Parts: sequence; structure tokens; C-alpha cells
Amino acid sequence: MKDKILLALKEADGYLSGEQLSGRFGITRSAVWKHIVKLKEEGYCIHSMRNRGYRLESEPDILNQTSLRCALKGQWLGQNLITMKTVDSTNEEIKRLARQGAENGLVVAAEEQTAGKGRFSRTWSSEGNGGLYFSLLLRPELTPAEISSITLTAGYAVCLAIREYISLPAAIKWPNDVIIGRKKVCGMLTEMAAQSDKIDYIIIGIGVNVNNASFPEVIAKKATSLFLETGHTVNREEFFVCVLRHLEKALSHFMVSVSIEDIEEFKQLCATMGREVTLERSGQLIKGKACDISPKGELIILTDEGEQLTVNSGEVTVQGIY
Ligand code: BT5
Repeated sequence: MKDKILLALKEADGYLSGEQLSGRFGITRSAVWKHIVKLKEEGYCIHSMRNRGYRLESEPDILNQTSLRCALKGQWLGQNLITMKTVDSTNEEIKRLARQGAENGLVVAAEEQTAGKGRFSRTWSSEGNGGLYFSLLLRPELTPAEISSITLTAGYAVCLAIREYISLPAAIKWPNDVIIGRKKVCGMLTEMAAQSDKIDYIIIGIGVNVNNASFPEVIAKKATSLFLETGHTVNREEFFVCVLRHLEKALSHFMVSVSIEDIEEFKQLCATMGREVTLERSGQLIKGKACDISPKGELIILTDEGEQLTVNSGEVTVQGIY
């Protein structure tokens, strides 16, 4: 009910009286007032005026499930969306829900993660200081071999959303980072459960540094946020909606074609392309130049020894970036 009242206030042009709200939702005026008090405690600034009612003046920077669902109406991705204050990892939470039968398109987002994770058991710094941490659940009718470029597809979508919403020159660092300049603004972690050739579910976990003003020392030189790049606070809810719209478009195309929608544009946005790279493979370092991306999203490296390598995953350091 509290969220319904919030939504009504958000959509209202000016004041809504206690009477209007109680009539619309079939509750007493004192119940309306109690919900208003709760919203104020959560940080919503609501002005009340005798004879006129309530008006929403400003909102705290928290993700609201009801208004997000409402903004995503008509989308298959995020129509079913859960927001949490704190969780170990949104990938772990959505995995638990997937095992209980949760459906394709579910999104779980959290304000903070206590055990945010990267690839190879690394840590994803996820204090509740303005980042966006969320995971998507997909149940495509595809085989494990067909989904090799799904993380790149998601990265492409995040990159387009940053470019559209904030006009910053975000780029993709193969295979799972989005960067601005030389710094990482977003990381992605894809996990999958499959039985032989049938995918049970795919989880794409995405962390975007949005309003983070600082980072732990170990990553401070490598990490950036949209706030640090623009100098102003970003409306995380609106930005999240923009990201989910781009993700839905890119993933819908991917599910049908098993390829990135516009591979040429993707290559232009891929900061790894054309750069000197070092690939780490079974403890060995291989140097070369990233000369192309295959339609399957593999990185094609021309090694210093003149050999052409096609790489579908792994650690790649890009000269001049990280
Ligand atoms: C990643 O791994 O970049 C995948 C990150 C995925 C995070 C999301 S958040 C929602 C969902 N739930 C989770 O638990 N995870 C996903 P990798 O390529 O291994 O990069 C990890 C490295 O990035 C770390 O070792 C640090 O060097 C650096 N790093 C950690 N936190 C960062 C941050 N907030 N911003 C930039 N870099 C960071």
C-alpha cells in the first residue's frame, strides 16, 4: 500500500488530498497518514498542507520496486523485479530463486552486497554507496555452445545505456567490462546451469558504479563511477530503467539470432580492438594485437610470433588500459 501511495504521489501533478488517497485505495485517512509518515522516514520529502493534502517534493536515492515495475510495464525483462536493501550477492539470490522455479526475465537488484563477486572468485566492491548491483535470470531455448557472446551482448547494452543517458563515451573491454577512459565503471559475471545440451538457466550479474564517490584503495586507480566522471549525481532509478530497456532489446535479438545485434557498432565500441594485448593462458603470457572480434564474440589475436589465436574467454590485459 505504501508503494501504491508513493506511486500516486509521483504521478500526481501537485497535491493529492488524504480524502482522494483514502478513496482511491479504500483505506482510512489515518492509514494514509501512517504510510506518509513511513515514506518520510525512508527519506521521501513529502509536503503536507491543510486543505490540500500531500505533495512529493523529492525522493531519496533508493530503488523502488513498484515504480521500477511500473516504468518497465510491457517489458519481459524486469516486469518481475525484486529490490533488496542488502544481500550476499544478487547472483546468489537469483540462483536460489531459479532453483525454486523463478521465470525468465526476473531481475533482482540490491542497494549493497556483502559478498559481491567477480570472476575467478574475485571480489566485487559493493558497499551501499550509490552503486547499482543486479542480476537477470534467463531461460533461453539455446545450447551452452550458443551463448558464448551473451556477456558481450549485455556489456554492449550497458555501454549504449551510459552513452544515451549520460552522454559519456563508455566502451567495452573484452570480455566483461565497461570502461570510461582507462577505468572500469561496470563488470559483468555470467553463470549458467545446464544438463548436457540443455540450458536450465543463465544468470547475468551486472555491477555499475553510479553515484560512488570513492573506492577502496586496492581498486581506486582502476575504478570510476558515473558520478566521478560527470561531477553530478545520477538518478539511479531512471538510469536503471534505461539500462534494462537496452538489455531487453539486445537480449531479445540475441535469443533469436545468437549474435550481437550490430557487430560493426559493437566493434567500434570495443576498446580492446586494434590494441596491443597480453593474454594469460594456463599461466603463460601471450602478447599480440587484438585484430578482430568474430561473429560469436571471440577475440582474434595476432600474436607477436605471427600466429592467429581465437579466444573465447580469459584474462586479457590491454596496453594503456589495464
Ligand atoms: C567482474 O569480474 O568484473 C564481474 C563483476 C560482477 C559484479 C556483479 S554485481 C551484481 C552481481 N552480483 C555479484 O555478486 N556479482 C555481479 P572480474 O572481471 O573478475 O573483475 C573483478 C575485479 O574488478 C576485482 O578483482 C577488482 O580488481 C575490480 N573491482 C572490484 N570491484 C570493483 C568496482 N566496484 N568497480 C571497478 N572495479 C572493481
